This record gives sequence, C-alpha cells and structure tokens, in this order.
Amino acid sequence: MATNILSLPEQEFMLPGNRACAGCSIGIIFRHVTKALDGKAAFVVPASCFTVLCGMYPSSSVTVPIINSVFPGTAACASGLAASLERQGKTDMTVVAMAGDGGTADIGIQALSGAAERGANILFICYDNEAYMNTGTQRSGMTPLAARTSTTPTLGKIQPPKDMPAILEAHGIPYIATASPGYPTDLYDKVQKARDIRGTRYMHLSAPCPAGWHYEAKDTVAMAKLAVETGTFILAETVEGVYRLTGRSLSMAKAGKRKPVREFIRTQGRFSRSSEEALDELQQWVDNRWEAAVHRHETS
Ligand SMILES: Cc1ncc(C[n+]2csc(CCOP(=O)(O)OP(=O)(O)O)c2C)c(N)n1
Ligand code: SF4
Ligand SMILES: [Mg+2]
Repeated sequence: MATNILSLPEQEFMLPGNRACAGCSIGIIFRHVTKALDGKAAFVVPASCFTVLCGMYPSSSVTVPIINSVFPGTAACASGLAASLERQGKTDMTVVAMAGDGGTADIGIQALSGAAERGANILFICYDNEAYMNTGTQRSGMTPLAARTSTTPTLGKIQPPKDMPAILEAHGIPYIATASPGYPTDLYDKVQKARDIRGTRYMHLSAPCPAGWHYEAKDTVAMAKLAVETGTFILAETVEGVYRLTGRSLSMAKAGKRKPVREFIRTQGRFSRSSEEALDELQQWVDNRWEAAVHRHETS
C-alpha cells in the first residue's frame, strides 16, 4: 500500500541546523531518502551543495556515514564501498551515491556509466537543481532551455538538458525512477522499492533551488509541484525495462490536464529576461517530451 504523510516514520537522520540556504530542497530529499532506508545507509557524496548541507568534519548535520569523494569518482567510490560491505556480510546497508546534476550528468558520468555496466550494487541518486549551484550557478548539462545562469548570462541556455534516465536505461539496469520533493511519499516509496532490488539503481530527483532559480525560499514545495503539474518534470519508473508514469504525472495523463510551463517559471528570476520565443521553445520541448512519455506509458 502507498505510504501517506501520516504513516511516514518520525525518526530523523538530519539534525536541526545546517549550512544549506533557507528553503533548499536537498534537506527535504535527504530526510525522505534516509527515512525510507531507516538510516541503514552509507552515502558517497562529491563536491556539491549536499556536502555543504552535511557539514565539515568533525561537525555534521546528519547522523549517517558520509564519504566525500572526488567529483568524477562518486559511483566508483560507491562501487568499492558496496563490495567491501558485502565482503564483510553487512548486507542490510544500502550504499547511496548522491550527487548533483553536474556531478552526475557531466563530471561524474563516466564513473556512473562504468558502475552501471558492471551492475555495481548501489543506489545512485541525482538531485537535479539544474546548474552548478555550489560554485555560483554555472550552466550544467541539465540546465533547461532559456534559463539564465552565470555562464549563460544574456540569452539563457540554448540547448535542452540531457535525458539522464534514458541514458541509464540504455545500460539495462533493473530500476530507474524519477521523484520530487513536492510528492515526498512517492519519493519515499520509490527509495524503498529501489532498496529491495539488487544491482545498480538510478533515481533522478527534481531539486528546486531558491538561490539559483531566484524565487522566494518559502515557495520550494510549490515550485516542485508546479514542475510536475506543468509536465516539465515527469514522475515515472522503469522496472526491468517497463516504463510507467506514476503518481501525479499518471493522474494528469489520465485526466488529460497539464498547466502551461509559464505558470511554473513565472516567479523564477532565471527566466525573467528570457525572450517570448525562447519560452515558446521551452514549452514545445516540454510538450514533445510529455506526449512521448504518455505514449510510451500507454504502449509499454
Ligand atoms: C574535478 C572538479 N572540478 C570542479 C570542482 C569544483 N566544484 C565543486 S562543487 C561544483 C558544483 C557542483 O555542481 P552540482 O554537481 O550540480 O551540485 P550542486 O552544487 O548544484 O549541488 C564544482 C564545479 C571540483 N571540486 N572538482
Ligand atoms: S544554492 Fe540552491 S541547492 Fe545549493 S544550498 Fe542553496 S538552495 Fe540549496
Ligand atoms: Mg547542481
């Protein structure tokens, strides 16, 4: 049965107070990932906003073990940790590699591809805040069309983002899911599902960022929901190659209803100077992806 907000465990693995910005979605993500794993997890984390949230030794804002890896080597480090724990018979621990979009889709992609090809027994989570936030909002391979960053300062980005779940699917891994902090119980259930599967599992999470997207800190959950309700971020699962829409995306597909993308980006400063043509192009890109996802769901 699907988890509801009242049946979530109360135990927290994140301590009060951390160094992330107010309103950062990574805290919501980390809390639900660790609750789903009942704290029986070891994390491997490259340089990113998430390392900042965790804190610097000897002080920490989390109560699970964290290894800080080199930026390109997250999945390799996690593979080694998983092999070591298995050798010691510690099979109740989930090894979670958790990286930002830069650390997943760009700088970390070769180690992730290698781990997926070997079938390393790890859960790789990309929290996608759509730029290199920790170093000042440079564009990444996941930055959306038309979004302004410190390295796309005038027109905004002119290329669409990579399709990371599709790239991982091409590796033939057993479990791929997308999830959002706007729908934390769906996120929680997917992490539990991933926990119980052996091999390389990949989750791609929407991670709204008030500092880099330029919206008010109080709006993070609303922003996460709008990303889904406009079809900009699609909730789905691919289990053993079978693709399904899930949660809110599934109910939207059934109802045939979707909000315009401009409702999602209206209050985000990163789009405030984008041209109407660029925003139309973004809407078209979202429409194409959404229609392809619905078609795939209906025919697979
Ligand atoms: C090999 C290497 N290149 C660059 C850096 C500098 N660096 C540290 S954090 C970071 C940005 C990380 O972006 P992302 O992975 O998207 O995580 P976010 O900061 O957005 O959470 C960069 C470029 C580094 N530490 N190591
Ligand atoms: S820059 Fe964005 S992702 Fe990084 S800590 Fe601040 S709100 Fe979170
Ligand atoms: Mg990022």
